[in-house]
Amino acid sequence: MSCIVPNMRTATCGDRIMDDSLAGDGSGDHYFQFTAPSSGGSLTADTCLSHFDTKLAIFDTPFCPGSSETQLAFSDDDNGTLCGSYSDPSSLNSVIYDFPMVPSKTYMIKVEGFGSSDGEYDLELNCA
Ligand SMILES: [Ca+2]
Repeated sequence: MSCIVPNMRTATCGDRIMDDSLAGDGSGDHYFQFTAPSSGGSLTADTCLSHFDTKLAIFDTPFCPGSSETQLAFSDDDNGTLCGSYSDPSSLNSVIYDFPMVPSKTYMIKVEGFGSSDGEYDLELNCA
């Protein structure tokens, strides 16, 4: 299966990605193709330092937005649980904590704004 994923880049463990101009649900989403390390482990993805209300999701691959989506993990508002005082705006940013990775498997990570929210996001991908 092949399809076009808009605004897609690749990302890996340890990356911090800052970008902007995200529109809300269904448009302007940014996608990151992420391949797990050969040793597997777990991934914590967060947008704690973003300056607007974000949402974050991890999908299985193959992935086609709108037609073939299998969501494996999702976060909308962390509510200060893991972002703590780093969250800006407080409580509205997103954390997927300790997502278990299949070794060498490719996932798709999506960052978007809640509703019509947009702005500058700050995505961090930390593996353990
Ligand atoms: Ca949110």
